[in-house]
Amino acid sequence: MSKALEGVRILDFTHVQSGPTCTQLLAWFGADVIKVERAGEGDATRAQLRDIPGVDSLYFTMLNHNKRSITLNAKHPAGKEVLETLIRDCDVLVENFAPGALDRMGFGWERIQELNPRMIVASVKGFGPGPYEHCKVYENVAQCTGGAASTTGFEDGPPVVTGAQIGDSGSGLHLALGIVTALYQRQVTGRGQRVLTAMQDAVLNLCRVKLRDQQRLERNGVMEEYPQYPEGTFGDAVPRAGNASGGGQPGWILKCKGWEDDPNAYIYFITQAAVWPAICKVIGREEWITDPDYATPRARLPRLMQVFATIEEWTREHTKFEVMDILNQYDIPCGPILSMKEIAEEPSLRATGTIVEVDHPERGPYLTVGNPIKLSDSPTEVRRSPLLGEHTEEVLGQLGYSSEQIAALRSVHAI
Ligand code: CAO
Repeated sequence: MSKALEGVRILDFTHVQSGPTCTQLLAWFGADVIKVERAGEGDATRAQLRDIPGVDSLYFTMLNHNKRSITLNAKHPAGKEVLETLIRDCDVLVENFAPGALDRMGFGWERIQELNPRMIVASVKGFGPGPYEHCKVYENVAQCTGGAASTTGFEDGPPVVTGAQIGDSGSGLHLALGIVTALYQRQVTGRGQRVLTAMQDAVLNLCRVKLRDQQRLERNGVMEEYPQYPEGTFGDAVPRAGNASGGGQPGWILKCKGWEDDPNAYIYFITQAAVWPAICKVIGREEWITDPDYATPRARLPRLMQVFATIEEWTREHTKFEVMDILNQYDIPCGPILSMKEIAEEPSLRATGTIVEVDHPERGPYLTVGNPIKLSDSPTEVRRSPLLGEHTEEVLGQLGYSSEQIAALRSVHAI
């Protein structure tokens, strides 16, 4: 076996971002992912945010590597027959249609079970069962309903969504784990099962620490590591915490040399308790090592913002990379704010395959994010995304359709 999921065949009914993220990961691990799209249009993202007229967008290409594409009209009787053949042949069906769309197509869970009792049916939906289960959902709706937006941003500003696609790509990651787990259980039970990831649940899972804080707030009325402490006031819900650390080691974003002109000349600085003496020495405040107002984490809590302001007087004298180099000599945790340009050009990320250059027949070379999960026995080779319907003949041929049958399906617009 050269790839971890070799031999697993995925019927990929996903579109936009959440579902495609999941099936791309499975393809990178070696599954045969057959993406089913409507003839003529395909996944809507092929045409969204295009940077080159008439060419599949980066939005699409960067979410659909290593897949095969077939066109199929799942609402045409002849197309439904092809779909039935595919369902019998595949191990997993992954979909992220609006709620009820698969049932309206005539392929609800019971029907799929009749066709293939071993099939795993994996879905992303916006919400789980409950009052909102019928709603269509996009990324930022999930960020807002999963607790991310109300806890992101600064106290005196509105809720803020994050650039990290925790609703879409976050749900795709959760779903991929569910699918692999269901495949593992099938080895024992011989049965398929349904796998559901609700985007609200996925975001909330990633906001777990904020539900922790909600309960701490309800018990104690304050949270001492939040910037609202000690002068500000706390309400009855977890407030936005600016750039405060979500953990037990206080941190903040500090200006570095050049911040006046460069929007990313900043560093995240963590005042980890274990290296407090080293921090004091580096910033020239050795007296803080023994000063009872600063010597312990508890003593520092009421004056954290003043501590960070003092550290910033030092960071402003150095570039973010100089600060990183100096602090790491003393094991002081920190992270420069890297722009996308800096990340794209970072040689070490190219060397590990985290940033990959891919060639595409219509757009030429482009950069993408490779597989962030590295398996030593199942290395990932990132192959370009398929053109719309590029593999229709190939896949139908493998399913036993003759070229005459394929031509007949094409003539009635079933594929
Ligand atoms: N053949 C025939 N019909 C097809 C087809 C095919 N190959 N592929 C899709 N369709 C049909 C569907 O059956 C559906 O038809 P009905 O409305 O008659 O049931 C129709 O195309 C539209 O599907 P949709 O409702 O899923 O698409 P939309 O663009 O209206 O909504 C989205 C998009 C993302 C809001 C919705 O799919 C959704 O809420 N998905 C679940 C949550 C999710 O994954 N959101 C994240 C998306 S990434 O930001």
